[in-house]
Amino acid sequence: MEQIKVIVAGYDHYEGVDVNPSYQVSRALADHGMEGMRPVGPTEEDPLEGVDLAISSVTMPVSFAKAWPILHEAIERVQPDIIIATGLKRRARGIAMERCAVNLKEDDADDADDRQNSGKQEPRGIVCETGRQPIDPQGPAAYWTRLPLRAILHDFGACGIPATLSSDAGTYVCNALFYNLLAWAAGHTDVLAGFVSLPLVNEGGGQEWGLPLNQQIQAVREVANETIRYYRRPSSSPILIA
Ligand code: PCA
Repeated sequence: MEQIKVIVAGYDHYEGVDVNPSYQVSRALADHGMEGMRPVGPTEEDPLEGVDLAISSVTMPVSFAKAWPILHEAIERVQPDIIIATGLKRRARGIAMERCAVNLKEDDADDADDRQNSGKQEPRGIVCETGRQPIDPQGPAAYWTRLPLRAILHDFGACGIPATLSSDAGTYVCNALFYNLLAWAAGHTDVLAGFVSLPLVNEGGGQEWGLPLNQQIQAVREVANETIRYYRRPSSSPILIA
């Protein structure tokens, strides 16, 4: 049996949000694996056939300084083939598949560390337009993901999961983590890595935006499934960047 190791990463407490879906989704995949998956991909072939699949979750703080070192430590320990990082994008209406991470961060954005140091309770995550600086002054302007985005969006369509492509993971902790992850992946071309932005959890109550948690879990299972398919049979069709 071919062993495939997947890391699904998410964040713990995010100021001003009751349920961070990225935490719940990463835990659900590690605890229940691909439970309930039916093949919906471009062929009838089940990408999980003959695979000994191990999914681990990693929980990161919403901290510029700590999120990447924690994920990096897990990567060194687990030696995964696939890394799917997730985070909450409050303004997203559905799942947003991130194509690229940009070399920019807010230099005055409060994160969990600032709040711990100052005792401040203000919700953050909305950042001002000024005061941006590069994440890596020597690094390229952006890195592209190698997740098979077109195939993933096809599966979302088949499952009725509302989703878009995004070229903007923001300039807060998620984008910085994604940039560091893709910089690492650029030197490890045998590993596929990407970022999925999740909307707020909305179980059908009054709130206008968001998706039920179960649908978000299903979406990240589809991402894993299609990425495993691509990992096992890299295709030259234009499925990487839609
Ligand atoms: N979203 C934040 C950081 C943690 C999270 O879930 C962001 O968009 O950067």
